[in-house]
Amino acid sequence: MEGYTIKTLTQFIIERQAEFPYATGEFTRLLYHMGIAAKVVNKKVNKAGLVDILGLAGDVNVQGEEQKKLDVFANWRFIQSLKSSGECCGVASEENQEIITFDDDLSLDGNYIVSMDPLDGSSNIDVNVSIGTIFSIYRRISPRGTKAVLEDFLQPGSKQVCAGYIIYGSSTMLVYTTGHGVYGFTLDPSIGEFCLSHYDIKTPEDGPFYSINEGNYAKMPRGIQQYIKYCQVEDKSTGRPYSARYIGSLVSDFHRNLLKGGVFLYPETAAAPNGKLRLIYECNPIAFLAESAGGKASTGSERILDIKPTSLHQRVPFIVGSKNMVERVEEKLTEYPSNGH
Ligand code: AHM
Ligand code: MG
Repeated sequence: MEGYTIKTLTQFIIERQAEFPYATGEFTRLLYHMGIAAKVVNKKVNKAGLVDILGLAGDVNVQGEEQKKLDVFANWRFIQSLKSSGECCGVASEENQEIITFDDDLSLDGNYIVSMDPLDGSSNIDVNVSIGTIFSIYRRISPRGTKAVLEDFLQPGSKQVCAGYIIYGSSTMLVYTTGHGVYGFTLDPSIGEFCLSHYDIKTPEDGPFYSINEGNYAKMPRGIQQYIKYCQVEDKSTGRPYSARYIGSLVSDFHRNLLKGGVFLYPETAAAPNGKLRLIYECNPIAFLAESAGGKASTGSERILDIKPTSLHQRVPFIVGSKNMVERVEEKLTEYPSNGH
């Protein structure tokens, strides 16, 4: 195509540096290092079927789930990359009970902390279904030059300076926002670079998909049950019945709905009174992306990004996606108050 130029992630973030008041390139370096780790993890994910990296690593993570080997690798790879960026003073990960602080002089002076789920949807690894890395970046609140502290990680999602995910799918993509638009980069394996492919993503206000684990139906709040029934009713004016689409891999389910329009729900259930997904490194980054694309994210009664976290691995009910669809779920929850399941 005449005039067509490839723009790599690195070129793009350098150009966008000006969005940051007093930008010094620190944040650019941090995101660049996330991109490097993503490429290495992508290689491993691609090779997973070929080498003995599948299967359990033996450890049990802080959620009481067995860790797969690739989870362990991805966790280590992202942590190392963030450490070597010199811009990050600490990391919180789904795979680690406590925060990790970097104590070398360069990192102590770093202005940012990162919370992440290094490989989400890991139960899908051995069946060749898309999985993802989710990340969230904040400015620290503790003084530079000192060790990062838990409070740095317990900031509400509205304070995020950047959030994104990498989806390891039929192609690998990195999608991120700094609150000024959502941008998607597809990894071109021939040059080993993430190249701008989705400029300023806007999610439709309504969509054709609802995504929920309906196996939990009997244990869901009444409002959610009513919403599912609503999705299934025929009404040509609203495009219903909606199609059910549920992969069981948050990044993949969200990515599809972001581009095509839809709503993803992981509500509280009788067995999991706060839902399953974790506020800090799953819900907040996805909520920031959703809002930056014109969508919404809610617990059903509260904006996700307004929640002040009280603990690192806190879970919250999560409803995210097209604005009108999330609002309709909220209406159903108000109309049919919970009966205590
Ligand atoms: P994980 O962090 O252990 O991989 O679990 C999170 C995943 C999400 O990707 C997905 O949305 C959800 O768990 C699916 O849960 P369920 O199998 O209960 O439907
Ligand atoms: Mg996860």
